[in-house]
Amino acid sequence: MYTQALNTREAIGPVEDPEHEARFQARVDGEEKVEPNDWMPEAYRRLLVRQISQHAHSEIVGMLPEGNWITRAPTLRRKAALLAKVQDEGGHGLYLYAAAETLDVSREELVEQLLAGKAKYSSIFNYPTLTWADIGAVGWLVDGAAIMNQIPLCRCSYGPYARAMIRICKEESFHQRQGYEIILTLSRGTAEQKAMAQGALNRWWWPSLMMFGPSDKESQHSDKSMRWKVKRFSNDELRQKFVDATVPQGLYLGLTFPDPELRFDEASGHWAFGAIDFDELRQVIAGNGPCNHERMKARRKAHDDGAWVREAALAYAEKRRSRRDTARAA
Ligand code: FAQ
Repeated sequence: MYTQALNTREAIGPVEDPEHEARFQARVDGEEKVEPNDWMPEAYRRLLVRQISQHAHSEIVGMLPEGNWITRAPTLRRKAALLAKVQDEGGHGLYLYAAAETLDVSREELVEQLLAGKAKYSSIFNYPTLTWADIGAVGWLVDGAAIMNQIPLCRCSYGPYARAMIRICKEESFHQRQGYEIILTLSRGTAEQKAMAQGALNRWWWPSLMMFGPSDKESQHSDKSMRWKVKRFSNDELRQKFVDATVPQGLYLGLTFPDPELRFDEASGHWAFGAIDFDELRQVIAGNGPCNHERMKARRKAHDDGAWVREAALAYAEKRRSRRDTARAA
């Protein structure tokens, strides 16, 4: 929807220019949205393409761990909800690729980078979903963490990204609730079901905290991103907000968190938590997580299997265009 009548980078003018940059920063500081045909620093454009495309890839790869359970959902109601959720994630990927395309990069190029193993996607989707309770944990914790990170992105300075995030966040909040409801049901079930919920929390807690990225000290892009109001909160700030919101939800369920250092700190009013294993995060991002290989293999197969659909859609569009041209000429 955004890809028609956009200026190319050449048409917009010089990419580095102190005068333009000062005016651009003033607009951003004044909370004006930046739109696709506006002048923008090249580094701002690159930062957005990097983040939006990684985000889009995450949504698409993120369909796999849950898609794995569609045929094994315990009831028809659960199956219908999970099917809708996984479909929503695919839709989120498409809105985000469309937003990235407004920045003079094509979706084909971005998908190619993912399939070639050159593009990042969220570390969290390289962990396996071992039991049905993991589907609850993904909704409660992974979508919960995603929302915490994405609500501020609805106010991001770049218009198309901010607008895509508004719709995405509405759907993610439904996803979080369906996940929490699965965990709630299991926690109130038999001893075996409660143990399954506890096992899922044990497995997904630390990887969910890693979703927020490296610590603020290690984060490479935060300074620029905050200055340009793409990010509104730092990685550590959002991680703390997530812990503060989620720990009471887990305690309400009668579950325990796999962190002996977790305690409420009266002085700060926040939940203090133990050290995150950032080496594990680095390893997963580098391609050495438990499921990286499997995820990329599944994506490549899906892309190859879908080639005929893309070809058919293009042939149909071409046929419609030529019929329309013939009718106009008559
Ligand atoms: N995994 O300097 P920073 C979802 C990379 S959607 C992998 O701090 P930044 C919905 C980072 O890209 C989940 N890589 O970077 C769903 C950078 O690498 P680069 C995705 C990570 O951008 C639910 C380097 O480390 N959400 O879950 C990770 O300022 C259920 C240095 O990091 C988004 O993408 C990581 N966890 O902050 C779907 C939200 N963390 O590019 C299905 C938008 C960091 O230099 C089922 N993105 N890296 O090679 C963001 O908010 C930011 O990009 C951060 C990272 C916060 C992720």
